[in-house]
Amino acid sequence: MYVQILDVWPARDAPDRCTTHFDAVAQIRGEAFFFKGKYFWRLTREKHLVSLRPAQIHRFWRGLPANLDSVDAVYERPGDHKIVFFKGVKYWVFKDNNVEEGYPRPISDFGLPMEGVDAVFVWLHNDKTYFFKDNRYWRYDDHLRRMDLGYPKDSALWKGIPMHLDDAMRWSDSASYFFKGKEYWRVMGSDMEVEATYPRSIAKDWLVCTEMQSDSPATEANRSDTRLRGPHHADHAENGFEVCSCTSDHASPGGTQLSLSPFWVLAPLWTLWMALSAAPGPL
Ligand SMILES: [Ca+2]
Repeated sequence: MYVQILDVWPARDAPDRCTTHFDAVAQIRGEAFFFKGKYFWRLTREKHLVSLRPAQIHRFWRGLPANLDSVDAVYERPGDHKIVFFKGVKYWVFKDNNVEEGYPRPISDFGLPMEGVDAVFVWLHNDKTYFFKDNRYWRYDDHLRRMDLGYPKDSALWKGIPMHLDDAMRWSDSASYFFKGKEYWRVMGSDMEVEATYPRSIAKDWLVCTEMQSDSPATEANRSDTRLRGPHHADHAENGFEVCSCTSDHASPGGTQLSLSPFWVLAPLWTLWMALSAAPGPL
């Protein structure tokens, strides 16, 4: 019990999802993952935030170095649906939550220069994998496992998308999303030009934030207007206690249901344990 309490307690270095920019963003198994430092937030297919508190990357994906302090880019590989993590000049391939043998390997396997990558996503339009670094991009064929000829190209060919991206991902609306700083841009279908109404706020549109919002536990406890929805089933074995396997099959239309996560169940126990620890002994 003691270990479980420590696991659900929010770490002091956990970033504020409402004010941070993200190291990487990826669509994995149809869900959205926002990575920052050692943590990530997860949104369901219906774009509902699973937990206000971030989960730890190395607890969810087993096999990454324990001292890995951030990731550069992540994507789900078309074809075999394995998950690929990039950090610096290395990459790791995961089958579900476990790293494959033989990793990390150098990103030169992809035909990329040993400079690292800013962003990677799979374009639904052609099922090709796009890598971005600074003001260049590459197109990779994951089915043939080789870089297409004629790359890199100037990222300005994607009209309206900024250079030095944080990351990009495709989404279930057939659009591609590009993230940088606190903003994101949407490109529909096979277009290579952002829509006119972008950029928009990542925090507001994806991370369930308002302008006055804080991430403090007190604020979360008092909030009643969260958009967290659906039955939340704690799945300790899967994710190290932070993320529940939410579905929105029975989502409340008003979106006023506050999740009963393991944190809120165990936080009083933690408080009790602290009080007992601090109290003088019976003698
Ligand atoms: Ca990045």
